Amino acid sequence: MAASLTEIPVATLTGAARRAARIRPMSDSTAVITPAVDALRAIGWPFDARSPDWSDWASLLAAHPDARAARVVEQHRSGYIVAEAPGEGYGVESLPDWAKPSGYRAGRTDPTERPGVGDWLLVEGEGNAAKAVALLPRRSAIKRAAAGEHYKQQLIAANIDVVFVVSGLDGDFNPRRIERYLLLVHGSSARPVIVLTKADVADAATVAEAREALATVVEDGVDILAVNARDTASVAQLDRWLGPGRTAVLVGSSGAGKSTLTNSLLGIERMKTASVRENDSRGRHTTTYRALIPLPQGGCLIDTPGMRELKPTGEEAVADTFTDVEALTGECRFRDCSHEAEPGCAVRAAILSGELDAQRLASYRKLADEVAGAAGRLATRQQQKSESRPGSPPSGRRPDTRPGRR
Ligand SMILES: Nc1nc2c(ncn2[C@@H]2O[C@H](COP(=O)(O)OP(=O)(O)OP(=O)(O)O)[C@@H](O)[C@H]2O)c(=O)[nH]1
Ligand SMILES: [Mg+2]
Ligand SMILES: [Zn+2]
Repeated sequence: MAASLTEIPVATLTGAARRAARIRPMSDSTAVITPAVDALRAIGWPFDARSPDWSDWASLLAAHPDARAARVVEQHRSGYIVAEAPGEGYGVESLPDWAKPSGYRAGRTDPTERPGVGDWLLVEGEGNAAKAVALLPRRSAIKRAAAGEHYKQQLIAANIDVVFVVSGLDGDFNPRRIERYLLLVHGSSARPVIVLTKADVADAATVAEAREALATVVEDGVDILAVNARDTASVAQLDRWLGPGRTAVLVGSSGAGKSTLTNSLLGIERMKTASVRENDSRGRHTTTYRALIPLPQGGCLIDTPGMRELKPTGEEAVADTFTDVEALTGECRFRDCSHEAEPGCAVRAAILSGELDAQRLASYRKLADEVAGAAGRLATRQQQKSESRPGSPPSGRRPDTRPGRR
């Protein structure tokens, strides 16, 4: 049974927040506990008391009457830090399944079914006794396939509204890599925005060339911003995606300026940054963990470590992000045209006429192959998982963190 509107905010309260709470009756006789919801909202709580689309969350809250909601703000090897208000992070004991080695073997939780930064958990108990009892369903998630021999997915961030794809206008700039990011964002239910950093050190021609190179890569309606990430006034261009209740994640290679952007948006040097190598603009993998940071703009920002490799999970729809190539494919004389030597090939004609960039076609093919390969490995894993049976007894694990550390 779903909780009523009156029950819901109560269940999200604890400790000081519960004591500070005031019940404010509303005209239709529902009640909202203002301060606590405000605190949760400052860390991205997406609902107000009348949101129509949260019945799955409400029923989980009703199933755990002693629990309250908290958001995963940091993820370390040793465990999770959650928060119920800005600046009030504490460690929680994981559900036993989340602490087990990841994989698809008997009884193990899929790596992307355990919490990541941005997820909302239900938590019971205070201080050292605080433990997670449930993961609230995700509204969106961005994932990739993890590096390594075996197929594994990795959650990059959960419950996000916007993905800022960050790229430096230096040696880091690579439209093919941005294309790859856009493919992963497409499946996430979040909106992509491309942020080109280091505009202050690039000349006007470089900025114009980058925009032109991206014109064929991005779908209509995707914004492309050029910023000086070190400059507060310049990064204010991102504010329109960072209002109250919103969560954005920064993705991009090391040295692109993700943490520099974070600090400028925040107004303080919260994240460590480091200069890039001069010869090839590569970063030094300065950020080593994902962190969700409430911003003065009202929304939240997730800073992430630079990604070396961006492999598709197999769930992406290449056709949806390569609509230009797909449209041409539909005009080829043969339905199964390989665009190699067949007569009446619209794709080759478009390349000859300059309408389609040969590199764009090459990326399309490469990504389509990769997605198909990953989809095959994913299907095999899921098959193996469904054939195996649940195994070993649970064992809890607690991260080594002091309450109220952040
Ligand atoms: N001039 C200028 N320098 C920038 C800009 N953005 C980033 N930088 C510099 O680029 C270097 C790398 O920036 P970081 O913010 O550490 O990069 P990152 O993306 O967080 O890198 P990782 O944490 O390693 O993934 C730092 O020296 C920044 O000062 C910019 O817009 N203009
Ligand atoms: Mg960083
Ligand atoms: Zn063709």
